[in-house]
Amino acid sequence: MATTTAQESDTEDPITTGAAPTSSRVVLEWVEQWRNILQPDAVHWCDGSPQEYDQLCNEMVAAGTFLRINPDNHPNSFLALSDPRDVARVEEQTFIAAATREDAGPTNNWRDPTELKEKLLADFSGAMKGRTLYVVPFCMGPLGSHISQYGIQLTDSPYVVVNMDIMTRMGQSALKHIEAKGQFVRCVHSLGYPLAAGEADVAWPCNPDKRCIAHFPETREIWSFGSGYGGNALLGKKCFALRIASVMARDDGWMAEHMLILGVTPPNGEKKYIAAAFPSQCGKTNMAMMVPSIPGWKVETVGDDIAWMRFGDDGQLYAINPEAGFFGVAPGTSDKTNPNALKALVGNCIFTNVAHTPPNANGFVGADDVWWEDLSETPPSPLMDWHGQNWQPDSDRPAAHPNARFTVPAAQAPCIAPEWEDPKGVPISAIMFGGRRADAVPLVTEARDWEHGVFLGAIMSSETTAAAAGAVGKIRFDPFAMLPFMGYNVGDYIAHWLEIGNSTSPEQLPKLFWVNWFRRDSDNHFIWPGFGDNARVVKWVVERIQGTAEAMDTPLGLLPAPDSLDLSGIDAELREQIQAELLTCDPDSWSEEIPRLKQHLEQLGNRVPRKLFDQLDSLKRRLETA
Ligand code: GTP
Ligand code: SPV
Ligand code: MN
Repeated sequence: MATTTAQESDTEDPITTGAAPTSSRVVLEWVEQWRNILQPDAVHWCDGSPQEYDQLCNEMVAAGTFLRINPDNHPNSFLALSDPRDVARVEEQTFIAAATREDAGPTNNWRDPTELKEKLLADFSGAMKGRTLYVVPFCMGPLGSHISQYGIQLTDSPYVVVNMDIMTRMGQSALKHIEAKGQFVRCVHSLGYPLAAGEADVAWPCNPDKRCIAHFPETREIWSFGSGYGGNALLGKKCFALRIASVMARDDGWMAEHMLILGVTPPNGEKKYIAAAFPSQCGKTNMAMMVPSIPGWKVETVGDDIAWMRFGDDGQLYAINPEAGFFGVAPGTSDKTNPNALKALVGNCIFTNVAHTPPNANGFVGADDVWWEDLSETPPSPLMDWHGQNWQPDSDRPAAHPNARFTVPAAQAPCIAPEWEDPKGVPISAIMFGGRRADAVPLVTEARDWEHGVFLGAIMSSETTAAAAGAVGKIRFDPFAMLPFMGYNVGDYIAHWLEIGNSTSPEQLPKLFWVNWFRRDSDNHFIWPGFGDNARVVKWVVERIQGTAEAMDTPLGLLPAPDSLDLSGIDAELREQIQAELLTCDPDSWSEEIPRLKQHLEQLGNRVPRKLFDQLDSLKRRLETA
């Protein structure tokens, strides 16, 4: 990763066809095959050097894709404003092209792989005319870790290259590992916006009408067309590290999950590691970086989005973060909510679709600084919104897009755990499942055992967010926070979770918990203070692992016994409300939920293990006798 501040200069050579830095026949033949299809003007093999990063950024500044941010505030940092039609993941245009529809399952968009490839090959044909084809070798996970996996992404987007540089271990060292293994996930990406001779480019090329994010799980391939944004285009992330990796994990006895990983050190010094699965924009980055509100407790970040977990020889489940950077939601990030994220943004950042203050009077060219909702109470003035248009506080639209993001190297976060790149991973003691639910779901519930926890993960639901195109605030079932990210049949996925539970002794399995930070009162305000106060829940979880906190049995599971959740320092009235509303199970309203839960499990198809229906029956019985 580049850490230097390069100044714009036109004396550097433009990047053109570099000689291939590999003698690996499989790699060379694959790249050559695609070069013939894509027909780029040039091929550039990415080495991952700081010089390469700086040069690409400078070229994007010259092309108008990037604006350099005031280096006094954010050295070596840039702002990109996307095409307004290309702002988030597109679940409707995301496909799992497994051999059969049944293998993809009822929650995925399925296409016949042969037909989809045929259609996409037509789209890819000549798609890079007038552009450079970048060959991006990358590693997901610490280089050389037995849990890590390798890929090569072909792309015509320099924006994607520099983001992949931050988000993965990218370049020559990854290529060396790929050569040694002879194996890699093949990722092909094009913006779908070829340039005719002499045609001027646009700042954010894309092809929204032909967008298609295709996964071929059997052959471990990803073909992505038409989008340059986030999970649609940074193929190491959701496409590889979740959809393809979940299939690899099923086949090979491990887990690829949509989870943060944090390390927590209690006052007694016995560090534990917790993973937590929350859907997109439901608090993973914030939780991973939290500053505990309770004295004596320390939280450190191992990962903020994805966890790969494998059993060690000792029978414990170990997790790595396959990523090397954070692609975090900007709006809402503030000194109050997530000071560690702001500190991580010292420099070397890419900001996408945030607002910016226009050039200042003393001649600095480019945007001076970035802004998003809640960064400060009063927005700076004047301010340009994410469309690049003048914005006023009384405007009827947000200044930053709700899915505006920062990309930043993980190592820059002051809260990063020293062991975050340990190739053997960190041992996981607890896993949380959580969604955005305004009602019903308590603040924290401990599962009775693994099977019950798998049931709770399977019946999770959450309000939709701006991370994906479509309606926001609509409740949907989102099993394990993986609804848009499972690379195979959801029934088989749940069966895999049950199998994991049989792979070691019960005492060595992580304890499973269900959490919800998002309950609202009758005025629609969040009841639970959240953020650093979520450490109170972490404390209870750690004390449950250590066997020192009391729980009370309810039909839903084990809730904190009165006074066992540390609410010290919270004012008395709120404490009472928390105790009465967030730490109780209402059997009547949950009994009403049972038919919906049953219908949900049925809709997941006939591969859902019977045990899940048994769990539902047990819940029903417990509710009836409560
Ligand atoms: P992705 O990167 O899309 O996967 O999202 P994420 O799960 O990392 O969510 P993130 O931490 O970025 O939070 C998303 C939004 O939820 C932000 O606007 C946060 O401010 C808000 N949020 C996070 N944690 C809490 C919390 O504990 N309480 C409340 N009320 N809001 C929260
Ligand atoms: C998410 O949507 O869960 C994200 C953003 O983390 S993206 O990388 O676009 O998938
Ligand atoms: Mn996040």
